[in-house]
Amino acid sequence: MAVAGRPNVGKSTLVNALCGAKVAITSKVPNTTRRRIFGVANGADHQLALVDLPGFQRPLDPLTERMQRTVNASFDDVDAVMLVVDARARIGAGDRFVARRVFGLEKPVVIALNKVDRLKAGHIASQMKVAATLGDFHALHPVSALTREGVAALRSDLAFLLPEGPAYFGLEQATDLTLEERVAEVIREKALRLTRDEVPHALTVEVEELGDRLVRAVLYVETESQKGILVGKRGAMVREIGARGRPEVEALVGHPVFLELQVKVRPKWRRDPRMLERLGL
Ligand SMILES: Nc1nc2c(ncn2[C@@H]2O[C@H](COP(=O)(O)OP(=O)(O)O)[C@@H](O)[C@H]2O)c(=O)[nH]1
Ligand SMILES: [Mg+2]
Repeated sequence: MAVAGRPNVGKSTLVNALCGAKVAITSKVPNTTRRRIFGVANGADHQLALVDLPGFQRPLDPLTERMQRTVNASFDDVDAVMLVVDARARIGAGDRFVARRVFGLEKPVVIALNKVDRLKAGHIASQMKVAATLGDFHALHPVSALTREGVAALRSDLAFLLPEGPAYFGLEQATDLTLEERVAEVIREKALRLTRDEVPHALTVEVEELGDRLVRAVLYVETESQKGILVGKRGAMVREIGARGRPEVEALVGHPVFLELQVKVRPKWRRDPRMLERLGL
């Protein structure tokens, strides 16, 4: 099951809500999701494997080009697609662009009209009417990934579309990411939420050591000035990232850790194929 939609409509948040676990990081920054991530939702008699994808976009550099290639390839081997649209925004050209691709696959499509929390019933109804014109859908669900409103109904509809078959993932497994990758993503999320402008896009995180007591990660950016922002005054920013990240990192590894963060400059990593390979892109 692939998850499609414009950047920022809440795809990753919805995948987390459907899986009941945080498998994908989220932020207000478009293109937060860089690689394909499987979120796994296990039901009594089914397993829903959701592929959270980077949003559709015009490739700008080797990073976004690889992201786009992943998106295209991922659509080939899915049974159905969940198309996410944002109820708080105007449903427009960007959504129609994605919808054309999605409906062109000739696989069942479930539309999730996300972010209906705190919206008036009349507004939701008119947005549902517009969303319904996107294509010949199997089902249309108003949901809120944030409050989980409508998520259970959506999940059962998605499960209904699954073919009979063996489970691909272990029943305990929530995602296909390794523990190192999940830890790196948590740290990246905290950094994204504390910075703006070009810093989020220039940032990547690698976990270099994952021990019983010590977790050591490097935050890579592309320029000295970005490094300065991430380090902050006398290290205040990187300390704050660590303070916000540590509880989640500890929850992931299952015990208390010392989280050591370093900030390094690696010029043009977004254009370096070896670096992109290492990041699983
Ligand atoms: N109010 C509201 N905000 C949401 C909801 N789902 C996601 N968001 C917010 O929308 C932004 C983008 O979410 P994200 O999942 O990263 O979007 P993606 O780019 O489609 O993966 C984040 O700031 C989320 O907190 C929702 O149901 N209601
Ligand atoms: Mg995302």
